Amino acid sequence: MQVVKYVFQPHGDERGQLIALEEFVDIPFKIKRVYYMYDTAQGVVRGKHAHKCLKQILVCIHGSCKVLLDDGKEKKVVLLERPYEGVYVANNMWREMYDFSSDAVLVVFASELYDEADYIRDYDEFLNFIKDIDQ
Ligand code: T46
Repeated sequence: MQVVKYVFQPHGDERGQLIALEEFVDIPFKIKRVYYMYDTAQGVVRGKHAHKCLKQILVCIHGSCKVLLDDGKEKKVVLLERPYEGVYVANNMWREMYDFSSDAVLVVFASELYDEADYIRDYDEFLNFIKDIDQ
């Protein structure tokens, strides 16, 4: 499994840093939704699901967290700890976010609007779903 990490180019000057993210330039899809999570309680594991269609880029703009990516065959863990780094989470990919620092702010750029029907929340169902696609 290939993990696609993005390193965004800051527009830095003596005042500090600024990062601009544009759809189809920095983010490889049309951005239909942006959401973020913060004040995440210690020890919490978020996610634990896959998406049938949704593609996303996760950026921990403050603090740090880990993202587990699982394509059903292989698992990889990505540490997000820089505001200029992002990780691409494709559809048909199980994801879990954990080890949030108390100051973590995780921003997500999403290719689709919120749709509960796009979620696969059961791991066995996920494995069956991707098995059907592979055939
Ligand atoms: C994902 C990972 C990375 C909404 O009403 N609209 C939204 O756009 C989202 C994302 C969530 N919600 C509601 C649904 C739940 O009542 O917010 C609540 C928490 O959502 P959820 O438990 O799905 O959050 P996570 O952190 O487990 O997962 C989220 C995204 O839902 C998911 O698509 O890939 O972050």
